Amino acid sequence: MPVRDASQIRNVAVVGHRGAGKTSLVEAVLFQGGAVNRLGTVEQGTTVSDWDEDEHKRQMSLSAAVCHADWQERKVNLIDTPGDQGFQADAIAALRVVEGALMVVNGVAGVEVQTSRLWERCRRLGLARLVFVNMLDRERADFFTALEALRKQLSPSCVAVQIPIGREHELEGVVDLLHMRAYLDPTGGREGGPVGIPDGVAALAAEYREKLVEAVVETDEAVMERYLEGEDISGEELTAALARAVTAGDLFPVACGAATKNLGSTGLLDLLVESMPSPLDKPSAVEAGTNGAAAFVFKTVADPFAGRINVFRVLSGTLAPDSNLVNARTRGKERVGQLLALQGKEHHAEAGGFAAGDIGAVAKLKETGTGDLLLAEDKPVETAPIDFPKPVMSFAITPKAKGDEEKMGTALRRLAEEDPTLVLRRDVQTGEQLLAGMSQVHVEVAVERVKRRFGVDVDLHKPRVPYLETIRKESRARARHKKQTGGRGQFGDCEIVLEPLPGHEGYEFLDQIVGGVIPQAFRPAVDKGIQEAMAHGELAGAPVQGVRVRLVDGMYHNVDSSEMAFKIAGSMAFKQAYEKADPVLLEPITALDVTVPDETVGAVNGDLNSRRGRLLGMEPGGGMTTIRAEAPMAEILTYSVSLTSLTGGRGDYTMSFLRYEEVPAHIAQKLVEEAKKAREEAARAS
Ligand SMILES: Nc1nc2c(ncn2[C@@H]2O[C@H](COP(=O)(O)OP(=O)(O)OP(=O)(O)O)[C@@H](O)[C@H]2O)c(=O)[nH]1
Ligand SMILES: [Mg+2]
Repeated sequence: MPVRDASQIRNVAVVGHRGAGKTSLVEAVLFQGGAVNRLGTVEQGTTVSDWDEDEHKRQMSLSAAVCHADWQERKVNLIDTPGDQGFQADAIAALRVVEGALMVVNGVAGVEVQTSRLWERCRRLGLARLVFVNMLDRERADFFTALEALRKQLSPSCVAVQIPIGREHELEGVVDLLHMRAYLDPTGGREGGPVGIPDGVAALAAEYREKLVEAVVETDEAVMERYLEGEDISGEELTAALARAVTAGDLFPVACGAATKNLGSTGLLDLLVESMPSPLDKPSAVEAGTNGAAAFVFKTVADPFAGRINVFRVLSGTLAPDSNLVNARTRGKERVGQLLALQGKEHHAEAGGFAAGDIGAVAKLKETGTGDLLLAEDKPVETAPIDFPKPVMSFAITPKAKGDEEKMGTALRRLAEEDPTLVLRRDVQTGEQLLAGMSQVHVEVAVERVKRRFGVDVDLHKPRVPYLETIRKESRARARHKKQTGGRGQFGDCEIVLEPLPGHEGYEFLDQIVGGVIPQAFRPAVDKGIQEAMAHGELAGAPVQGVRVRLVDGMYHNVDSSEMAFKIAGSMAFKQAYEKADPVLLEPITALDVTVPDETVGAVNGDLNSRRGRLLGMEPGGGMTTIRAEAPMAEILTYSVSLTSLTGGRGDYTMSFLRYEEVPAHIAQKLVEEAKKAREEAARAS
């Protein structure tokens, strides 16, 4: 493909709720656009964008796939993203590098949880948006009901640019209201050229054409005036005005069809190139102030053949093959050889390179990863980081075979480099490796990859709740560390007061020593000793926070005092004072959005109640109710299993961290006992 000028490029992230048909729709568009020769299916694992083995196994997208099609002399870059909440990192990254989003909606279910969430994200990013109501061939699918839901729940500026001909298994085609022509069901073959609008839908088409024209002219005063004077608005004028309105975010065209039949792909391709903004029409979501070439890496893929691939969007200049770049974060030099155009897992060398606005990839960089900026010259450039969500679930993870610890660590670190929502850390209390992710499935997929790609078999243990400890009242203690053994002894003595900090948060150390009873040089050692003691609270070994320490008194010895002695004294004083300060366990509380079929609301609420959940509100709509609640993280670690059984698999939920709260006494007691047992066992083992 020749190097594309930015005006010829359309960058579109394909987003939507899990299973809405994004991957199937991208496949249809690539097939119709001639980028591939057959229409692959998700079931057979033959689509361009779901190419990973794990995706085949689970029949869902797990990571973003970059593809492109040529249509009307334009290059349409499509980023197919996963709908599943656990794999949102890639959807979030993709939305940062495009001008527009294609929101795919399930024609049976209508607006779902992720539909609304992603819509809101697109709105905040100021992205142009198209909607495709998919699966209209399915039983109970209805375009007009879905359209109403879109207008009510997303925006009243959603306007139909296509309507279906027939419905459910009698779906016959779609009418393109912009050009007033029709496409008939190609049932999986290539869609043929347009045909005239069949008589049966002529009246309906006229009605919706009228609505479309009215919506478009309303966004353009000049066109509006002529329209009101009864002048004819030409198709070209209408299309141009629609494109301006879409770019400005004033209108959201709604197209429709059935991806797996390849029905609706021509109209959609036309719409993508005719109404979506090019990189020139919108200030890009990622800004840069450099004259030389600059590219923003939004994804790192471990390619089975080419090794590590960085996928980038060119921000400015033309990125040419065989060039030297600088990583803006590390300041390290990166040597670029070939530049690659991606079609799912396939890639081919792009000899002309990539112009500003285009999306491409490069293999074998040394130290570049997601979120990095590559520059032709070493000039400082500011880019906001991609705002990835924080992981909400931690599992302890151990290798099945003894001695594989290091291999496992390396493998997990590699995965975490690819996916910023996978976080690896070591538990300070137990020394265990913890792997945190967005959902159970998210972490399980990581484990499968560790096995397949790196040959390390690992065990995933029960998810961990990150408890904390804090104090509820003021207390005072004095401790002395004194040892006299042969030569120089050890001496440190200090008195401290503990006070609870508001909100159970933070740590403060106030030096209130008067008269030099502890010399200046030793006071930080007291602080250090206290902080070390706070890393493992005496209740359950959890970190302590929300404490102010006042160092009020002490003593020292001219010869025997040392930093070490004061550190130990500080730690001893803290432990004594802590016991008297009414310590308590804190647990993380999460916000839950649970969407379930109306008839299961009672059962789901009852279940939430038994999990110490607090109901905050309910929003019914379209047969599904969204329940907003708060619940302790400890109670919902395995919630997905219950929700699936309570709702016959139709329920869905998302959760995010909210705040810490005191653990109720009867539960805390159990936790403290368990922690004690674990410590005793650990002591016996070592
Ligand atoms: N009948 C019918 N089935 C469809 C249509 N589009 C997709 N499907 C099926 O719906 C299921 C989900 O389709 P996908 O394309 O994987 O959906 P997705 O939005 O990519 O899913 P995630 O990537 O997991 O979010 C698959 O079994 C598809 O074959 C359609 O238009 N009609
Ligand atoms: Mg998919």
